[in-house]
Amino acid sequence: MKKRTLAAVCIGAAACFLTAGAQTVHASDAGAPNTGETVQIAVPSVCGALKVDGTRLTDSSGNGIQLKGISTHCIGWYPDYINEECFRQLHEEWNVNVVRLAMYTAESGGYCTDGNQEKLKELMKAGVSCATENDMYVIIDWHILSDNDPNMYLDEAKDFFREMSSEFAEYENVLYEICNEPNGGTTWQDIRNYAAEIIPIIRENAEDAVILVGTPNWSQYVDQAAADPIAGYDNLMYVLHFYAATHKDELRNTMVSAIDAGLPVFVSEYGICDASGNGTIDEEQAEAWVRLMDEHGISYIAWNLSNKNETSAIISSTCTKTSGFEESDLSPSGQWLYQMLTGREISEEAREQALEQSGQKSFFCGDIEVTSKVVNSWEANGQFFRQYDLSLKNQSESACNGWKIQVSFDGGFELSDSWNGEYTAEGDTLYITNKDYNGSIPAGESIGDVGFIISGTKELKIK
Ligand code: IDC
Repeated sequence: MKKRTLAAVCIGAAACFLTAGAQTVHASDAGAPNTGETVQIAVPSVCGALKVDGTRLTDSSGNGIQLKGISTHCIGWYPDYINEECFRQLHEEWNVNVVRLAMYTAESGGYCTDGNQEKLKELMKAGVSCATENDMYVIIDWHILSDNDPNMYLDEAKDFFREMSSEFAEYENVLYEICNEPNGGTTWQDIRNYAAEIIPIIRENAEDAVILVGTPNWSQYVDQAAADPIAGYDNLMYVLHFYAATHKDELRNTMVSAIDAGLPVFVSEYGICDASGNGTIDEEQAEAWVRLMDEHGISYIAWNLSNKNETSAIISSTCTKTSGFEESDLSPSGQWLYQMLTGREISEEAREQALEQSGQKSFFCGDIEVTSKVVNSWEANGQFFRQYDLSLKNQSESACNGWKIQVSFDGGFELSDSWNGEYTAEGDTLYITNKDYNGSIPAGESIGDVGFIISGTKELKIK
């Protein structure tokens, strides 16, 4: 890739915890994978308005660039992270060059249900302003989810995008994501019909802004978009989302085939845990995704900027700060993201602390490495209930055909529910063996979604 003169160099002077001396270089030729200590990031003040050229996102002069950043959670639920200092830290210390602002449409508090539309729009505008002030790109995300089909709230979507694109018509750093994740029975044709209504409205104001179009099946079927892309408009990209502990080779192959077929793909949301946004982390799969996306110059945005008690949240659930984060304030997902974006290491101590706080634990049963996580806990009739999620990784050199693990607790318990295994409780220990459909694990691979609920007279911990 052609090297250009670097227009701006910034060394994170106000770093809170990032003292490793790595350099952030703001460059307009920043599509290459990060190597070593110098991290190139593409910023609006240098790269200007984005364009789409073939399958690539480019700067205003046509150099391939990558956006890497973070998505908010539902802005109505976690509004406090939309603040100048938080965004500044993400940019200066984490090398984030894009923030995605998620406007939930149908969930409780959503824009099209019982949310306060004026307040939500103000939050969206505040988010754009914080990103702009900090020289970042920003995505206005119409976050459909339980509404399945974006046509469900078509009128609201039209008004929303008319207002947003008019407000930000002159902004070179604003991108529009018109439907987060169509799902249920929504077809690519339904999405095309919706896009045919929304794109012209945005184009009336923002003639060239990049528009991201979601794809069927929670933005996974990019192959369907590749077979029949939307014609007649420049600067469109098609959205793929993945959650690394759920989506592996198969979805990666779908992505590569779509790119090979000429489709410009944008990963506007991903998690390194499972598709529920919770459960255990699969770093190996996450790294395979990152390598592939870097290889193809694809942009990617992590879910989510919040301290919700779920694996995908990047802030630890015990941390109530909304800016000035230190490494011990991050969840395991947050620490992974920080390391991936900056190439700097998190201390072992902070890492252990984050695991402990997130209710995660890893241990071995023979060659099987078990990672457990408490995904839910509650109290009823004087009993403490805990729901555990397990993933099992075969760390041996050969495939295993049938597994048996044991989990010991710090007290007696009752097993109240369980799935994807055969369970026997004896004293303080739970013995679990495979079902016929999940017994074989190839060498080095994992299976997930083994889980159970136990109750006892205290909050039981794995010993
Ligand atoms: C999840 C949130 C969770 C929330 C749920 C429903 O992490 O706290 O309760 O939405 O509103 C997506 C969606 C994204 C999901 C995420 C994890 O785009 O909204 O967030 N996910 O389930 N697609 C695949 C996974």
